Amino acid sequence: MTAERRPAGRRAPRVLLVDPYVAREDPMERKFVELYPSLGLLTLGAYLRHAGVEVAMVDLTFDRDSRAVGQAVSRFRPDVVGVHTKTLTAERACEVARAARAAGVVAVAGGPDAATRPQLYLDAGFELVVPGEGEPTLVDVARKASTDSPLLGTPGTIAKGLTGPVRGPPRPLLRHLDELPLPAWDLADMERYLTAWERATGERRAAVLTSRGCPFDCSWCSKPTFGRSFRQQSPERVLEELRELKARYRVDYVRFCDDVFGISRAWLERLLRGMLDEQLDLRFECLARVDLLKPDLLADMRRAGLERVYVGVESGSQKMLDLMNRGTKLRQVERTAQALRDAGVRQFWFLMLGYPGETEADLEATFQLFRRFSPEEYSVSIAVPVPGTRFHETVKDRLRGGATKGRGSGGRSLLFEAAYPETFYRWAQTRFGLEAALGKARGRLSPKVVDGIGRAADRFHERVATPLLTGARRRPPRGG
Ligand code: B12
Ligand code: SF4
Repeated sequence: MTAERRPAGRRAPRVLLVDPYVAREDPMERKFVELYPSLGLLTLGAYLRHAGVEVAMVDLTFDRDSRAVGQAVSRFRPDVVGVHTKTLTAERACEVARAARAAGVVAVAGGPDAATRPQLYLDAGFELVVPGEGEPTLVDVARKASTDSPLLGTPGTIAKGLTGPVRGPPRPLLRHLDELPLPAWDLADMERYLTAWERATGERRAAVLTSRGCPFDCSWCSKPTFGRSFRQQSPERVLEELRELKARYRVDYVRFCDDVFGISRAWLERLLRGMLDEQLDLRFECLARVDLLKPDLLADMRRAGLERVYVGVESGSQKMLDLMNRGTKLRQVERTAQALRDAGVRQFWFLMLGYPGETEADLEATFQLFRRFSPEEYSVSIAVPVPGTRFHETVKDRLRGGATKGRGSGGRSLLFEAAYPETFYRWAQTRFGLEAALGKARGRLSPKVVDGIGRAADRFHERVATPLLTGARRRPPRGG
């Protein structure tokens, strides 16, 4: 944490930002989660400073508990403790609020989970929830808190009123993202993150965000903060951030964290040209949609340093893609998977099982697609009905215990009554795992052996696993 004592008589408001995410408590951490300091908090920190607010941050990512928060509160004596929330960290966030309240400090929650379930946070002791973009609202709240002005009704906030939640008027979204200062990287222990990356991969990796929001409308996607709005920084502003990361932290690999990277082709072309012209010599990865990744564009991205693309393939069945309102076509998936392979770009596929309406045949189509393209990396999750999504609406009368933990399940548990029992989906996940292992074994083992194991696994799936796991308890799949 970075903080200094408040000089007597000084009236600048003070905000302590807290990321309550503790990596060792994340069930997904060892397998998939890559660690970067929260870009939301670093941007809030930079914006607050710019507005004359003093800022410190406690990031619990590498900690075991939240003791550091109490210590920071007594040292820094903030007017506001601002906590970032995710479903996974709800309990710890509420613990921080209780500690803040006990110390007489205003606790404010922001981030995706508080935006979706504000009442939970208000009941737990947060004075305010900021359900959307946080920058101007937190400046406003910090100024009011430092002068003991009333907080109720502050634009962009929700408070606990006497008879129910009180919403302040909505605050318009920032219009020009270029006006945001560079993230306040110094608030986090960047060196610790970078060294961890360097040890694991040989690269100093950092996260960069070039846009806010996503204009698409997949029915299971939770977008509580920015909704369907979409704003981008200019390519020039992104280049400035990349240059700074290189110069200050010797970063050589960047993860673009946008919901969807490169939604505008013209924008992406300008950025790639800039990266090449400036010889930034960075490698990068991003999350993209199969309908946007055109093969000719991919060649330019590769030249500019693209190493890996995360693609939401989700299903090998067009019917399922349509039910999910994905807006993608199977032929686009196939074309992109082939183009990525031809370009030598690693592909990480996201696949989803159990979405309402999915039959064994749909699931088999997904498996066959996976077998055909054998992506280097993948994640197969059981569909998670995140509160606030249309998917959650669809299944809300058949949620099972644990559903409120949402994404905390890591997509390994069935959180609603789906077409088949959880064991069937668990087996399907195992089957993908086996297929991936076989894919990797190709080239090392004789093709005859690999194909033999594959056929044996298929037989086991058809004759043993499927009848056993779906048979007696099978019921007609429920529609989406
Ligand atoms: C990039 C990203 C990642 C990156 C993290 C990069 C980073 N460190 O910043 C990686 C891949 C590492 C990651 C990991 C995880 N992620 Co993630 N991730 C995202 C993604 C795509 C963008 C986040 C982002 O940077 N947004 C941009 C910043 C500017 O916005 P922001 O963080 O929301 O902050 C703004 C507001 O929310 C608000 N705000 C935020 N905090 C606070 C606090 C206060 C006090 C105030 C006033 C305001 C405020 O103001 C900020 C600025 O306007 C989002 C989807 C999305 N679009 O939000 C998912 C998302 C946030 N991730 C999600 C999840 C579940 C995870 C994991 C838990 C996955 C897992 N383990 O299973 C981990 C947790 C890791 C962690 N450290 O917390 C979920 C959270 C859902 C939920 N309800 O909890 C999301 C919403 C995806 C989804 N649709 O399901 N993630
Ligand atoms: S899943 Fe991706 S493309 Fe679909 S709405 Fe969400 S962010 Fe946008």
